[in-house]
Amino acid sequence: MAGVRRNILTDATARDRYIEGARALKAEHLGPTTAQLGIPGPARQVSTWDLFVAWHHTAMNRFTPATQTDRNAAHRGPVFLPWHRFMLILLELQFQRVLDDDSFGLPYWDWAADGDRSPAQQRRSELWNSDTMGGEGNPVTTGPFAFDGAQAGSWRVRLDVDAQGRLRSTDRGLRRALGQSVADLPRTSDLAAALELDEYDRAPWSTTSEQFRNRLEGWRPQEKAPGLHNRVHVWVGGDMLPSSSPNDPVFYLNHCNCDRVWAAFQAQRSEPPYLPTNSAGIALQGHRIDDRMYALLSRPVTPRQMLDVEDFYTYDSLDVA
Ligand SMILES: [Cu+2]
Repeated sequence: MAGVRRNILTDATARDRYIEGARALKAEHLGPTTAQLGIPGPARQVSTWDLFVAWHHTAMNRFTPATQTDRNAAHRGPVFLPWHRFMLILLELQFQRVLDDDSFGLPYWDWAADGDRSPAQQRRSELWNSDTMGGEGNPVTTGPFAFDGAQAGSWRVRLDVDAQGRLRSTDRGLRRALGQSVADLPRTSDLAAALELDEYDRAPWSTTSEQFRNRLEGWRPQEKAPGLHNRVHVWVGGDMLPSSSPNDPVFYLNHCNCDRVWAAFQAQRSEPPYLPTNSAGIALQGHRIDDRMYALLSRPVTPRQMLDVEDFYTYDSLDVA
């Protein structure tokens, strides 16, 4: 049964199930050890939740072929949206398994609705209440992902990156600094402008492209950067900044909303559904429609396989702007 993805601020059941599932996946250790993932230090088992942290970090540090620009295997190029769609589907399947509910859908955070309010109100959004994501701090001390070192139930960050950007073992609380690096979230008018663009992506297929993917990722327009997706990461701050950003459960709420925006774009502009095609040069390897995307926890899929995913999930609303 396909899951339905709902707004976390208007659906208490989706909210509570997301929290319950996240905590269960964080507590589950079935997979490889840190040593098997190439992480230095004493070997220890990595939780299911943290495997996704490692996968995201690895993808972000993978550049193939070496000749291409700053595109990596999951960002700064066309594959940004289908790669994260693939990641969310795999995570959603894990939630369905631990919750024993194959109708579970990841919730989304409609951040532009908060972005239309004043900066002070944005920081007081219900999202940061103790019954939802909890607040900010170093570490976060309220809500379901709070840290209290002595408590067994504390949410612990176990993988993060060092000053050189390498994945390492750690044991600490989650960090957030709401509105510190940028004062405000994206607005619905920013989303509406992105949805008016004609094409999915365009040459040079990078952070300088002037079409939908790059606008939603948040590199353009330059005067508004960081925009949309990037701006949400920067606004939340703390653990949402580096390549280990899936440490914060807010990561998936942001990406689920980005995916919803893409679904809305797809619904209004169907042809061509994705660019570039297979005739693009080797420098676009990993980003062309039938290239295999970088996988770590499963067999790889292609962007084309991520274009029609209604068998996996639907959104309660595509009314995004
Ligand atoms: Cu990412």
